[in-house]
Amino acid sequence: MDRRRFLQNASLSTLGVVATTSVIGCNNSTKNTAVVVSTNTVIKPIVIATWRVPNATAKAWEVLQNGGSSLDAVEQGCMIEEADVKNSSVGKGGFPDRDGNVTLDACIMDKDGNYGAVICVQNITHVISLARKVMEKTPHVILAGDGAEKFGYEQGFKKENLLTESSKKAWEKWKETSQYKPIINIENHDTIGMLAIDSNGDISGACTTSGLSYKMAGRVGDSPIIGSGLFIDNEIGGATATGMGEEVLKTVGSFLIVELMRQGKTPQKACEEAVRRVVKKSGDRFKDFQVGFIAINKQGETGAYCIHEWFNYNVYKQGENKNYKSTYFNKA
Ligand code: SD4
Repeated sequence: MDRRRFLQNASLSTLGVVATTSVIGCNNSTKNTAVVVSTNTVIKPIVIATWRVPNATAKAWEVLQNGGSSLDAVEQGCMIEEADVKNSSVGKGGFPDRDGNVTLDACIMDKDGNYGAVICVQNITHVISLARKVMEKTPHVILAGDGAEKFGYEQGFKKENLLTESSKKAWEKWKETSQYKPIINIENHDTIGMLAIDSNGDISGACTTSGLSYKMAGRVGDSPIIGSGLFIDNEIGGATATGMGEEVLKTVGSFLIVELMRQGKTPQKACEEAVRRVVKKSGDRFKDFQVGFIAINKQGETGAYCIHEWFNYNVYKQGENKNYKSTYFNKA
């Protein structure tokens, strides 16, 4: 609804909106009326991110407003959540695995289709920047565990203990039952996936997480895996995911969404189709897990959809930083 209102209100004079129209046809046989359609309405710059992360989208917006690239914007936006010890699903302060180790996953993708990722990294807070270094400074696309950390220290990253007192306490409490049952929207729900379009119209994306709390040691989810947690095609758009990574991985959800947009679907319809695919493949199990997607297309239209109610996302566009509640599949 908010988006519709926005589109209705969008005007050529509004900062950041470029629109052109062109005549695509004439109906000579009737009234000789030109059919005019909007062919190139681009909303830019724009940032969209999973969950309620106004500080992160504000940072990304600031970068874009200063003429920065979408790549710089998504990196710096994600860094805000990585540094926030109150966010227990990302960066420092993230909940640990069942052995008490905080292990982080992240990936980043630029306008040229370049991609970098790190998985299972301990002791480095800004894994999104480390993923960018992998992309820009190595011949590889993914570095894991000790190798990723070693590379990080060589690049000047600081060694830090990521387990805060409060995450340690939560883990100790969890150990009393040791029951591994991620709860929909309650724990594990602040992984940040961010997509941005800069003033050149170029799209980049980033995703960073501590993964599912109390996961098995070595477990990796969708977030750092190209096509699953994140995918960008600068000709088409981008998508990113949150929720139960195992299920996103099985459907390569973000890639699927970009491909659906390539076939002409709006970001909203593409997210809906991807969620339906996850649900269908899972049989009845979807009742027990959450998956949410957000997407953006080259025109700066956005979409979001999830399985269960209460997934939300932030969009910063036209100088306004707003949180929206996603529509959802499971109305039962
Ligand atoms: C994972 N998708 O590791 C991540 C978790 C997540 O919000 O998104 N939490 O599976």
